[in-house]
Amino acid sequence: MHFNSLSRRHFARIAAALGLPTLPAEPLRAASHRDDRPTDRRFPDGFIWGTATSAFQIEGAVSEDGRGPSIWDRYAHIPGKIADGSDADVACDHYHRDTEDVQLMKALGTTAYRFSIAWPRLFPDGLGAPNPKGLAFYDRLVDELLANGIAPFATMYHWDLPQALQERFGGWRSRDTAEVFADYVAYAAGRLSDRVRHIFTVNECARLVQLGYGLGYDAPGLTLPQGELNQVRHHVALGHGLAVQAVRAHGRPGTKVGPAENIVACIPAFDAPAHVRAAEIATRELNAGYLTVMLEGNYTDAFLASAGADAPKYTAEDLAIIASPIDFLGLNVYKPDQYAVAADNEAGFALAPLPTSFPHMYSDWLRVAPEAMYWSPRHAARLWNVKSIYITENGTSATDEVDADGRVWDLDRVMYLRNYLTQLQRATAEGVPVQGYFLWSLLDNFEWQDGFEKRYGIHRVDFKTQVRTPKLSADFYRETIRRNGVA
Ligand code: IFM
Repeated sequence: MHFNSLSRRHFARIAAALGLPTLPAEPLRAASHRDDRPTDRRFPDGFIWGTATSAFQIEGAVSEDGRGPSIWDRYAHIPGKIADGSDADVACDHYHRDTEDVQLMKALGTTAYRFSIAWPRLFPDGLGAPNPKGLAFYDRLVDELLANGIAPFATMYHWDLPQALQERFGGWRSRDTAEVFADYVAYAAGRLSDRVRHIFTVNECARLVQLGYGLGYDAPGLTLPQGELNQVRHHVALGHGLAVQAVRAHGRPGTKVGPAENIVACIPAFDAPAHVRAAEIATRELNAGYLTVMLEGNYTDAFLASAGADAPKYTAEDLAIIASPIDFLGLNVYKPDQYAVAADNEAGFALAPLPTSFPHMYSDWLRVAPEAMYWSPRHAARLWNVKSIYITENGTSATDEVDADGRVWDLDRVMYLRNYLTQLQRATAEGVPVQGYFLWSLLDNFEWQDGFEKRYGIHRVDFKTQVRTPKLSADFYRETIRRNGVA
């Protein structure tokens, strides 16, 4: 028997004995008295509220309408790679349920949706002739979003590299992949930017390089030596820059473009000027391979010195491409990566070791420190004079037990979101230019090597029936959006 149905029944018996109210089976609505309560926790007018997903994690339909295989299709089918032995052949079946999923967004009151385009749907072999049926899916999705008052924000690369490019070029080991990436982006921007006015280039360069090519946990599952890994890192950054240029050259004038990066979040041990400065310096150095080079046009001296003979090979022209001007910075913020303290050393900072007792959410890696949501955009704005920031992902996994009525009381997710959003509101109230927030994720979905065991959605997906059910966190998010302030 499920723990939660047991505890719920137990609670119901005690509640009845004490004359207490029991849990409602229906989604909670905000009590009206809250509406009048003064609050200083409002976000700026016009703040954009959205949800985020990625193609491979939700679409399914992997062989339909001419889609080619991606490295993740191949990888997920290698026995032992995915924790629960699953694959994403069907996932959330979003390819066939997109209109239903847009209605979920509408019911939340979101005004934007961040999705990714599957490169192998548009170019089954990664290059060459485009596949019109693949584009047609995104055409339909974009039109459906707009018809429901939801602005589409499209990510061009969320890790589903066409398998053909892995075989032909060795994936991002070759700069050829960066160049054909730009061709694909040029095509997608040319066809969609009359309606898609915001484009993200690459999602989480840092993770795709480190886990895919360094640690071998993600597709393509390689464990390259440091020198080769640094070259991959450089090609991915170059791919970002070439993609920015492709959007400028082929998108409608005014199309906005930027990266969506999982910034290495460096937090001051506590809020004292010397530690804050140390955390800023640490942010610049620990993000040297992506954000710093994208925004400064140079690898830092410390990055190059520590890489030594393993430093990437590059030209001055490469650096200029990587640093092509962007319109906004997308930051994926989940956890604190490092705590910085002031230090009297050449670097200007030291990193405090994280105690093993530091709290985390259901996923072990997801250490919980809401202030990451305050410091990350603030550091970015101050270090690089960034004028427009979107939080492109934030959310958490949870056990998500289902009660006897089919409801999920994901109070841990609500706790996490409430605290992170409170810190985001603090940042906006201080003038940090964050213009929108995309919650990860709209739906439970295929969580890469964790398969379906780690759920991140604010809507539960029953993967047998494909029924979607709002969790308590969906109610929380709807209320937060309604009041434009943390609920
Ligand atoms: O599911 C992933 C997403 O694809 C990239 N950012 C982190 C999420 C949670 O692990």
